[in-house]
Amino acid sequence: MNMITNHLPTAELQALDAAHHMHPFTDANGLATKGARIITRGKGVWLTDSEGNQIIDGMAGLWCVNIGYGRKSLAEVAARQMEELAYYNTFFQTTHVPAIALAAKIAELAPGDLNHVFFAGSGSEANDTNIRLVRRYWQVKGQPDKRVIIARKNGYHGSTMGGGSLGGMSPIHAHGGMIDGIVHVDQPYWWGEGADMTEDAFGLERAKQLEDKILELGVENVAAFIGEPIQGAGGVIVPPATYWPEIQRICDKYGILLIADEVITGFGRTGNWFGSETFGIRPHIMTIAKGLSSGYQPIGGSIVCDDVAAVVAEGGEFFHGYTYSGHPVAAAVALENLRVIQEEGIIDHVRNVAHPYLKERWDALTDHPLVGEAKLVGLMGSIALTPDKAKRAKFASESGTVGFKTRERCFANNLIMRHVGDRMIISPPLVITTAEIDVLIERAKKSLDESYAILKAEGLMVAKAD
Ligand code: PXG
Repeated sequence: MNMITNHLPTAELQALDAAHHMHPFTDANGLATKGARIITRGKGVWLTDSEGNQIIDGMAGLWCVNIGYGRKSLAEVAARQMEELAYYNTFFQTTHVPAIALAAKIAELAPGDLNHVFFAGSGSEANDTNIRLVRRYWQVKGQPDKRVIIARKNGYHGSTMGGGSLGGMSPIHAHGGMIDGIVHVDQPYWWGEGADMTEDAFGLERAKQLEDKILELGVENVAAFIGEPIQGAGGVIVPPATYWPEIQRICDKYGILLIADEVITGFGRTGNWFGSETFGIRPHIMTIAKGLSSGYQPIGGSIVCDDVAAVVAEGGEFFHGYTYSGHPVAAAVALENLRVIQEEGIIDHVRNVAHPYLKERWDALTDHPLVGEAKLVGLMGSIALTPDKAKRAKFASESGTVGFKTRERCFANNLIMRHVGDRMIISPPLVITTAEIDVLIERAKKSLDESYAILKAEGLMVAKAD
């Protein structure tokens, strides 16, 4: 067997990595100088690195390992499926049992009339599917000009050309451009952008931008709106309570399609199966990936409502699909993952145990001199670092300077807590226990204390001038 060993010394592995491996979203030269951290094992919420450190994974990998690492039953299902039928496609009027069973299971779990699944290999691919699906929908309905998709600044929908264009992150647009027919409105980020408005008024104001944009473009040109129930990669931005109901009202009023990107918020993260349930959103299409398989296999998809599926079917062949759409091993593993979530009552654990326990401790972090607001929905949380809480001030230093320094302290203390700009974010495996939450909070506090001392010493606790 060709086993990949963990036995080379760390420095040698790092040199090989730097020589041959191009990392996503990484400054290659910076990493080559420093050397990547090498993760070798995972169990539950714990990771081990090549130096033997025991790290608590406050991010569930990349927001995906919902059931925790090291689940034997998923490995067994994968092995069995590989022996039985390692691959077959779902093109040309063929199918297989894992894809059928997974589609049926997702349809059962998804709310309302979201009863159809188009499989992809990732969230980015699924969002590319969505762009083509919504444009095709309006074409078949005889309105081919309805092709513009409205999305949000600082939203994240992947990094393929389609996903990257839907996302509202200018550094991504700067590397390779954007596809046409996508426009962005402002995000519902009250802490950072709400100025003197109340949260509720600000939520309505930001939702109104969608209505204004539809009217500006002409409803006859608008296909859909896409948004994450909670922006994840943008910094765990939890919208004001008024935001989603108003977005829903506007989509209903103008009859445009609503796409909820549930790649992070799906499969228990917010304390329900889907974030749309938590926020009362009734989407026509949901994007899914990540927690669908808890990251054990790469798989994503679009959950599509009856009407959109029927109209697209009416149009005859839809010229779209991926070699690995509904891959049997990925589908079988995802199905086992959903069984584990359901039978172990993991979503009840989030709602009744982990969320309330963490919420009390997470909110208490606002007692720390560096921490402004704390947000936690289910097990998706963020804290805003600030030099002046009362003013919700930003730091004078370039955005991300303070966040990065704080993340470095977290890493040094064997806690994976990420930063987005000067917000710190967490999204731990949903199976985290109360004892493990204590460890997470203890390490977070220690890291904040150390970071605060460094910031004071370096003269960085300074607010940006208004
Ligand atoms: N939609 C959302 C809401 C996501 O969070 C994607 C789509 C794309 O999924 P794939 O499987 O193509 O990566 C994502 C992915 C980060 C980070 O830095 C977030 C994601 C991916 C990589 C990094 O927080 N989210």
